[in-house]
Amino acid sequence: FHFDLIIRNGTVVNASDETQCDIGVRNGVVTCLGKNLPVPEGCKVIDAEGGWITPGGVDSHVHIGQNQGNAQSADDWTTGTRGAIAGGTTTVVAFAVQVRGEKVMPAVEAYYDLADGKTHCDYSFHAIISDPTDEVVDKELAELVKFGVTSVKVYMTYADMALNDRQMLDILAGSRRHGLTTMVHAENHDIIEWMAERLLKQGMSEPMHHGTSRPQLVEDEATQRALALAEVIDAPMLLVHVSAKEATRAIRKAQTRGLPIYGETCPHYALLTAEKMQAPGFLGAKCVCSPPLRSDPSDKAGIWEGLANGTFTVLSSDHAPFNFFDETGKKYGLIENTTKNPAGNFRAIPNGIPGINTRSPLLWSYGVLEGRISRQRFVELNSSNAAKLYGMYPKKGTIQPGSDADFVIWRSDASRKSTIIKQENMHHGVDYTPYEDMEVKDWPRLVILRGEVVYDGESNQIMNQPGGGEFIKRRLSSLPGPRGTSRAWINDFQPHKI
Ligand code: DUC
Ligand code: ZN
Ligand code: ZN
Ligand code: ZN
Repeated sequence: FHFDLIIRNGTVVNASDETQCDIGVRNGVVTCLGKNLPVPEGCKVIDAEGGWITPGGVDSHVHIGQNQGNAQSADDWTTGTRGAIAGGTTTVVAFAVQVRGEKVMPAVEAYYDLADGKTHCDYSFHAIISDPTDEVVDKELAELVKFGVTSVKVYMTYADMALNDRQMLDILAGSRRHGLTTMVHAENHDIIEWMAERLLKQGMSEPMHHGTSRPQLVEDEATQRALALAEVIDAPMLLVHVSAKEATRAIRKAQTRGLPIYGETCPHYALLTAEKMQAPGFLGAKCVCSPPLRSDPSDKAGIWEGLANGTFTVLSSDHAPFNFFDETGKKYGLIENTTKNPAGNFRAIPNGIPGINTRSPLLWSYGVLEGRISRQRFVELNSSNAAKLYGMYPKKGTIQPGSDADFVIWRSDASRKSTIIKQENMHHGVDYTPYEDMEVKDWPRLVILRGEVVYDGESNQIMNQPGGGEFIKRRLSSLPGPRGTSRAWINDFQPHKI
């Protein structure tokens, strides 16, 4: 019982169940769950005050230090991860981008160098593959796995990144061979380009027409096509940032048939609508993201249904921080005004909205505390499933002996403290939050990373220094792979049999 930290008087909430017990921690790792653990001399004791203790949040889709065209990321690794811990996230997985014509591994190393020694929480990367050459598919995917990067993201839209169907098959086959998970941004590139050109010609260039150019059908078609491609290869695929009910249902259908298909959505699709893009003047640019926010209330209902019924594997923030009051951020859409319209040009607005600082409190409040999902489901969506899918479980994503001592302590139902979300209280580096003035019914009271209190919610203070976070070398997914196979499927792909 050589604990150096004991958390008492709380209820430990895991994805499987919850228990009133103490947590014994030594050297940043949980060593014991039990009643009335003996307190050795010099051991620190934290009183959970009857609250709920959930595993530290895992935000498995964030963009940090990643520029988009001419737009500069408003978060570096220090500010981005500061925002993470202030919202109960203790692990983030961000992106490293392969530039077309270049290799993948040097890109991963360059992004790693941006983060190394500068983070407030633990971190890892997915590699974005924009150029799946034979070299990438045959060699670099294996090198990625060796480095601890066991997932890739591919895009079906954006001129500089979009893959065609054949390239998608190449990546899926390679990922299957090497055991990676493929994340897909599913939107039909040609429809978007065709629509956007016509909108601009007619002078419809305001931020809201970002949404007009990307109707649901754009996401729906690409999602179904991606699912078909995944089925051809029978390879695990996660559809990222699903925004609406049709794509949710397509994923559900594939899952019901037993395909290794996973889904991700984000708080903004569950809580915000397209009206946000119609804010006066150019303000709507703050809520330009892709896929866009949807206007039909049934879409939000469909997203909550998918969150509750298990269609969505993970809830990520898709934190994509571009300042509003900054010519290298959202305002670039005003400056780069090809149509000379004072409302700007939606095509030049960087896509993406901030969310790293608010993801878990929004899900806890609007999900659990408003009765839409159970606490167990919260833990799955917020931590456990991402840890499993991305090869970090049970180090991350659960509270059990051997796990990292990453916890969020919430207040008990009787002592909840509601908070109005305000930019001035955010710790991220970006200059606005799309959730300004929204109320949440509670906020993390304490956030603990590997046994260290890193955020104090009573005073809204960050308690650790940059460099407190560690790189996580990830293993392969522990969620199901191709049907009717075990791990032996890796290296055993026989394309002539399909
Ligand atoms: N895709 C993302 O994953 N994030 C931000 C914008 C986008 O298109
Ligand atoms: Zn190989
Ligand atoms: Zn995307
Ligand atoms: Zn993203």
